[in-house]
Amino acid sequence: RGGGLGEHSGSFGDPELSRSSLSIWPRGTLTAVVLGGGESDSRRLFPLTQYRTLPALPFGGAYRIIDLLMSNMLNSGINKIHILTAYNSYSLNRHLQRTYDMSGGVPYGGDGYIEVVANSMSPESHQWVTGTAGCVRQFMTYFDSNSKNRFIEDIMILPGDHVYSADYTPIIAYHRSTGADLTIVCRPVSGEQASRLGVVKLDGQNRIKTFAEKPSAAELPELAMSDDEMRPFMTPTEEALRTRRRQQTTLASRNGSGPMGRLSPGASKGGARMGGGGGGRVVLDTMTSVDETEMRPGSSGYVGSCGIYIFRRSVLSEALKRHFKMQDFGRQIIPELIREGAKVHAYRLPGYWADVGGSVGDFYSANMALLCDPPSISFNAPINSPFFKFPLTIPASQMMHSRVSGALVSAGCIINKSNIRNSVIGSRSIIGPNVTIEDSVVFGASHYDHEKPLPRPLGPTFPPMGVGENSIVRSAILDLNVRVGKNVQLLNKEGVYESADRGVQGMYIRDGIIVLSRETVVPDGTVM
Ligand code: ADQ
Repeated sequence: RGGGLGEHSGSFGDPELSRSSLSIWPRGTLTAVVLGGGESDSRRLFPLTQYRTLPALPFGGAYRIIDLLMSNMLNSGINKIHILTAYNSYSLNRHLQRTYDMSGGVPYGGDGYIEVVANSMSPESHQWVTGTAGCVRQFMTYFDSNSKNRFIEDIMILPGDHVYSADYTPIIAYHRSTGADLTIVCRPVSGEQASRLGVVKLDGQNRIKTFAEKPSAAELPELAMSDDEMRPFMTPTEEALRTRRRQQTTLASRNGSGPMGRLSPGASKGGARMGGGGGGRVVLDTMTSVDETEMRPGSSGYVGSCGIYIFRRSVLSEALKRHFKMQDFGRQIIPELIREGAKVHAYRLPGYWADVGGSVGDFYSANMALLCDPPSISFNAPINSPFFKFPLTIPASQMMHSRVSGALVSAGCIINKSNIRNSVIGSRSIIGPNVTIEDSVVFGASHYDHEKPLPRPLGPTFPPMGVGENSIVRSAILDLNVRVGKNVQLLNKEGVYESADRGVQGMYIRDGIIVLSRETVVPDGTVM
């Protein structure tokens, strides 16, 4: 208990802790509510979410998705954290309990805590599964009834299925300085991306005049913003880039060539929503990189919501009571508040951001984006704003006679006489000899074979954990504890886009990516 945080807990009493100044806002007057995963995300990311909710998915070799969010919050000085869970939450609860100090108190500045709040029925809410607003309504009942929460002025709502690294203090400071009832974190997006998000229209002071959730093609033109309207929302670097790209595209269309950029398998088939992988990103400066499609001239005149909200507490509480039948923020509560005249502002989130809750392709692309140069997210953060993770007590990885390039390799792996390229390799992965893994995400293992009794003897139909001799794996996601035998080829030779049951139980193809669900056994000699 408290292991992961305990490792760093000394820094929580350190006034230099945050990436930014904690004095911008009085610590303890804002609480964060993380949407820990509903049923729809889990359906979209099947089979990866068969046994766990999306925020509990391994990410970047050493983390769970929730760790990025937890790190953002803790490093921004947010010390009152609630995680609302609704679906398949066992693994998430277990990870939080083993990684963060759930007893609260000293590590969180004395008055802080982390609490997991399960969706539940109550006298005010007789529904079991609810939408984003519905689950916050249930939470408010619990929250308002506790006197320790009386100093909370604002409630920050954060989806648990996003990957990005951000300092929230300037957002909180902006929200308070504008006196907004609600601040929505937003980004400039292309038309294609806009149709998958909440889209806003702004006035010249970044106040939101219109909000439309996942607008149809017919609704989009109404929401487009001209260059002049967009200007207050763009950084100077972005504006310069937009102008440059416009000139390049004009030239390219004159010469008959299209915009450049290699996309990852997921993205190329429409799987990726944002972020993208491979070479599609443009580097603006050392701190800011964005998806190239985001900046493509002619397609970037929209502002999309990241689904991150800071509500003035009283506004949220009253809106949820007043509109007691409304279950969703994007479709119902937010448009209604704007119609009622509430002061709703947009805050521009800089840097990389990806919602991985749309498809397996989104999740895959976000992993691939970590392998770009520079990476979408650099985990080499300053020591006083670390990325928290479960503290593993396993040794450094052994790589013998192997070629490893463009890869993230976690601890405790044994890679023998093998070739790993452009891949994320999770802890305790046993690979080799003579294995090739390319463009893939390998979650690794929760234990080594020798640590637990095997359910049956090892052999050609029940190989050891990891990837066995002479096997090739390309564009695949291998969930935890999979067993890939000898002479296996996982290549999707027929170029299938979507399929279940590829001759092996637990083997799927989603968005053109081979997915082996947890504990899948691939016998020796399997070719796909
Ligand atoms: P979506 O991501 O499509 O759009 P949705 O999937 O409904 O919204 O929910 C957002 C998050 O809340 C997800 O992580 C989901 O799992 C979680 N969630 C839903 N119901 C829950 C429940 N009962 N308990 C716990 N968690 C729950 C939203 C916004 C858009 C915005 C995009 C940005 O509606 O306006 O543009 O996010 O990605």
